[in-house]
Amino acid sequence: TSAKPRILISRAIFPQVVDRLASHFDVESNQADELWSPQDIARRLQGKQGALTTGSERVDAALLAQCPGLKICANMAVGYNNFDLPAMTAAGVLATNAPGVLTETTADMGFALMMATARRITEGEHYLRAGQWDRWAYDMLIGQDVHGATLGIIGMGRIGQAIARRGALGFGMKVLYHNRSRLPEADEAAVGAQYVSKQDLLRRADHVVLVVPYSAESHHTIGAAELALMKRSATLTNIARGGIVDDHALAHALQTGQIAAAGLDVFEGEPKVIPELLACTNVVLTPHIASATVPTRLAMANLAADNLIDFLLHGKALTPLNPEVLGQAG
Ligand code: 8YV
Repeated sequence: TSAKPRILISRAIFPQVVDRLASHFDVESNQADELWSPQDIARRLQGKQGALTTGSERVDAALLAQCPGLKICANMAVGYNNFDLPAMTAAGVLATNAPGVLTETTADMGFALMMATARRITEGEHYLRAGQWDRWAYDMLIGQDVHGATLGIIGMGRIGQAIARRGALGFGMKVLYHNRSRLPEADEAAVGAQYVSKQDLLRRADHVVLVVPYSAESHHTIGAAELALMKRSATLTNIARGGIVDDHALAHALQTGQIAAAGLDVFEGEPKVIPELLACTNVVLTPHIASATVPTRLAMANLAADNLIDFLLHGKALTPLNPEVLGQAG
């Protein structure tokens, strides 16, 4: 009996955002956070015009063919490698992501992982908890400096630039970066970063941080050949996506001392992590939580909700990924 557009929320999210959406839409939500298969999602999308997705739901031609009424998928994530954008555009389905609102929070986590890795913080905690700390030693849990070191950032988008600012302004680091395209000189100067080739960056950096979006092109940006270029004292931090790093090659480099240590928030095939990485002591592992603070996750959910409201009720969108679809709307 309702004339409201119908939407699906595929995972549990903040109840207040579900309530907000429910004031505009006829909502089916997964607040029990059940494990829905792609088939479950396709079935539940029948008769829905919109979906709020969280970044791991694959939206491709096969799914879209089953959901002819679908008009928008709003990702509660800045990354959107779960979307097949050309297929969505061909089907006339708008895709939106959640950029901007998680930039500083994610950059904080990049720095936290880099520092925990360089200063062996989790190793130290395990050592202490295991009762192994009996006395001082000059080389006990000895690590690498962050301040004044050379930081190498691969991927110089919003988050990469926020990490560069922290490094240059807060820690007196020399900042090198590599990116598909070079930043305008004024932007390089604003974040205190110098553009170099990927090889140059890997050879010179003391701490390498990865912040590139995942695509076929960025798959295994860091593999055995790249790890071989790095200093033996260097650290590697990945807060981007699993698949940017070849995890098997990384585990090998960590085991053989080819690099000193790694900080990883994302993994190939997560939530599974390969045993070779779990067996390494010189790695700090976190379960894809770089955006996980209360204000940021709330802002991400609200931005996804705003995109659904803007598009389904007003035919526009805040952060469209395939804006060409907007012209076709209505
Ligand atoms: C999300 C992320 O939490 O925004 C992204 O791209 O990786 C994280 O902020 C993740 O996608 C799960 O939703």
